[in-house]
Amino acid sequence: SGPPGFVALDCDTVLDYCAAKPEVAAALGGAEGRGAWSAKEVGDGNINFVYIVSNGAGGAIIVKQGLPFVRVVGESWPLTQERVRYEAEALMIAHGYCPQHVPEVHLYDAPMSVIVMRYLEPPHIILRGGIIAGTVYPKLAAHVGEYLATTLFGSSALAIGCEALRKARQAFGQNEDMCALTEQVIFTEPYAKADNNHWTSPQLDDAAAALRTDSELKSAICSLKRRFACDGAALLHGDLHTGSIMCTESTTFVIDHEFAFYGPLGFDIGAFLANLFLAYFAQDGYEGDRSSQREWLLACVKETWATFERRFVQLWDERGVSAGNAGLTPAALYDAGAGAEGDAAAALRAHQAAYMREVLTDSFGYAGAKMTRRVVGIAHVADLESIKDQDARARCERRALACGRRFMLEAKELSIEDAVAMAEELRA
Ligand code: ADP
Ligand code: SR1
Ligand code: MG
Ligand code: MG
Ligand code: MG
Repeated sequence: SGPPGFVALDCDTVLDYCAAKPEVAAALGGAEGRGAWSAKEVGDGNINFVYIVSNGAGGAIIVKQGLPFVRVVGESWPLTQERVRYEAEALMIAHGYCPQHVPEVHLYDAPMSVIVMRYLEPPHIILRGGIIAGTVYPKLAAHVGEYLATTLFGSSALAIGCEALRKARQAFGQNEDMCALTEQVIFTEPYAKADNNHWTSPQLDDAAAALRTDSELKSAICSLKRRFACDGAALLHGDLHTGSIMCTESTTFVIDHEFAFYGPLGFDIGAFLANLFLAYFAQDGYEGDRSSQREWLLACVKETWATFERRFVQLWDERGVSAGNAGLTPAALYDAGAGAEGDAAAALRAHQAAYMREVLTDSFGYAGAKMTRRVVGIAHVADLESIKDQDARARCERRALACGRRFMLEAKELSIEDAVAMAEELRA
């Protein structure tokens, strides 16, 4: 099945495919070299198929294809291939805002549900794998903070105004099926009986059951879900976990934008922070002394937020106070030179502080939701799953659940330092 013109590729046919597409063949040095090309399928995500096509002379590209179902589940869970269009568009938009942290797209082929993009060559690896192996990435927080600030600010009404935001949202579309998937597996199933749910059993049976009767938490997750569904403030990545980032010690790239949609800023920030905290709690299940990596993970939480906040406000100061009524912070209110009355600069500072507080609160809420779903929902994380001793794994997971719950319930009161201290206390 699939749309007209769709054929699922394999390691042989992907070579013919690349040779037949001039822009792809060019990226591989020309179709005349086809005899030396080879392909390898490397998809280790939950949803799609990913081929590295090498030209035998040191060059390579990535061919990512979406089939009409969820890879890890199989044909019993159909999934729209429209997701590939959303991914291609979001990748290109994000590359425009932040070229140093998003790979370039060479081709989007709608009938084939294919994206061809830059190959992030070794030593780039998936961040989650690097963290599990014990690597520390000194530039990660600065890079992810920059990615978050530039993509979230750039696509928001602060940068482009309310009219342009409405048009951009309409042009991009809703990514309905992927949002519905998130609404199911993040915001609903972990707090209900669902066949997809699973956890380390019997160790966590009580904790999983407690989620289904926790009325405070149900209220918190439904509020988070409401904002996810109703707040279209900026174009988000939509699935920004540590498996969606490839890095070396000096470079960082964000990939896999297929869940992109216009939503609340904190959803992306929270996803990244959640995965740092999950990695932190997993550390006690590993052998050897991981204390310096634990410290780095928490420092990374703080530095990511600090970088994001500083850069976002800097962009706002440079570009956010705009002429006309469509500006989200119009000059008529915030620019004394344009006629704003009172202390316009102080008024802007106060509004920026309130705005950032709201984003931080959302980030904690979504971080908590994402930590919870990774312990009891359909899709877990290798950080925890790779802990073979079930009792040790359950101890780590129980702490992650406790931390996630407190993030969701106490989000409004927490500073970033409080959140880090909370994680440290729960581990002690
Ligand atoms: P999914 O949507 O199924 O999660 P991903 O986009 O996350 O797929 O890709 C799956 C895997 O393919 C990644 O974990 C990574 O190993 C590899 N991969 C994807 N894109 C690239 C790229 N641009 N360069 C190198 N490897 C990549
Ligand atoms: C079927 S759920 C698959 C999960 O993997 C993706 O990366 C998203 O996180 C999604 O929730
Ligand atoms: Mg992925
Ligand atoms: Mg994906
Ligand atoms: Mg599991």
